[in-house]
Amino acid sequence: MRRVLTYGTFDLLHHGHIRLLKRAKALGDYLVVAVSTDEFNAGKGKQSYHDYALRKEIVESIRYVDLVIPEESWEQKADDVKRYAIDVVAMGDDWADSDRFDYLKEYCELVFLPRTEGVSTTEIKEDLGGAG
Ligand code: C2G
Repeated sequence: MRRVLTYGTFDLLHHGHIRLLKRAKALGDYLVVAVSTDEFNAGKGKQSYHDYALRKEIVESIRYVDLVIPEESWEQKADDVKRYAIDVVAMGDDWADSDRFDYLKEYCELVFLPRTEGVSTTEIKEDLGGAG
């Protein structure tokens, strides 16, 4: 049993999110998704359209996802890896040039997954901005 963990806000779900989760699940047998809480996002200056409870409900209902946990801080990753017996942490490759998560290699594998080009929650919001 290989257990995979990934992180994200997953607001206004789109196919980029779904493909990321499908790729993450394909790295193992059990996928844990840490969904950013509203408080954690506020600390980053980000505000989601759907609150944490709704984003959790939505992500939980995806067939690739086995468990949703809250992402409440930058520092929790090593604890999450130990607590959920994680073998692989998968991040979107927007982080691939950063050494920010290198310390995790002490506890598990670290994999960067390709992002889907041409779609993001921000773009969708901008595209719809003038609609209606
Ligand atoms: N994603 C993707 N393709 C897109 C948009 C998003 O593969 N076109 C991926 C992101 O790389 C991330 C996950 O979907 O792994 C969730 O996206 P966000 O909610 O935007 O994640 P974020 O709040 O930025 O969380 O890589 C880590 C994330 O970037 C951190």
